[in-house]
Amino acid sequence: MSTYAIGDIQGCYKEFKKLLKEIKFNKNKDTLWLAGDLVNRGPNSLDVIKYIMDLDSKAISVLGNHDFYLLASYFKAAPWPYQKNNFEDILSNKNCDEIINWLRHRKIVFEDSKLGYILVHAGIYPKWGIKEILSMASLIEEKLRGEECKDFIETLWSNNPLTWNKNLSIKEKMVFSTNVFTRMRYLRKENLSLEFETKICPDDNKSDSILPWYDFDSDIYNRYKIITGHWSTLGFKETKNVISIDTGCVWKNKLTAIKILKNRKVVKYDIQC
Ligand SMILES: [Mn+2]
Repeated sequence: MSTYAIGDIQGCYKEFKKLLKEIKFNKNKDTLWLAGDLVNRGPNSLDVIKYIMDLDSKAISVLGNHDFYLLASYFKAAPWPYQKNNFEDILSNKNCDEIINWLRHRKIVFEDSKLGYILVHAGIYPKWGIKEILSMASLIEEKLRGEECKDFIETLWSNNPLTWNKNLSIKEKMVFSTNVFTRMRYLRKENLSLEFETKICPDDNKSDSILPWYDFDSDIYNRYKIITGHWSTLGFKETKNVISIDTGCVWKNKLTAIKILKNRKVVKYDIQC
């Protein structure tokens, strides 16, 4: 009975299956955590999502920005540029409605308080406490499952607001939070605002005005170890409080899994893509 986490698969079904074989994943006993971006760019989004749907409660998947592109495409949500994607295999499948319905019931943030982990696609804002995180996540999850799903997704095509404050409207708070959970990489030092332009690895970053989100002081980063995907140029990185596991499978780099042990220790596995 082991728990594994896998980063951004992005439709790379062949590589996903190869990695499951490598870790000897037993779907009757083991649990799989998926850090989001199951679909898009790679060739077999449908096969990836069907396999994970079949795992049922043995898989816990949080939504990534590419999963949102799929929802936006399904609903033809404006002004998302949904035409440029690569998941036609899902949209043209006879079970598309069922797949989208399943996707709309995935989490944005998964907390395992017993093991002391948070699973989220991009990251957690340094100023938030666990109550704020879980209440924002459940508001977003509720919107995705409800009748206003399309309207809600249309509001998400926005970089604003860039900074958090308690006086934002609930709509603004949901846009900001979704951007934190699914798109964030860097924050500006001066006011902790989101900076979306820079995507390079922090080792190559020359700007003094920004830092990776996980480098800011935060109570929440001390309380939990946070597992994320999303940042392929960062690659595998483990600190005391963060494990980044998107190792660029879709860019022909690696697909990575970690086995979650007690005391916040992990074992890393990867395959060449
Ligand atoms: Mn992503």
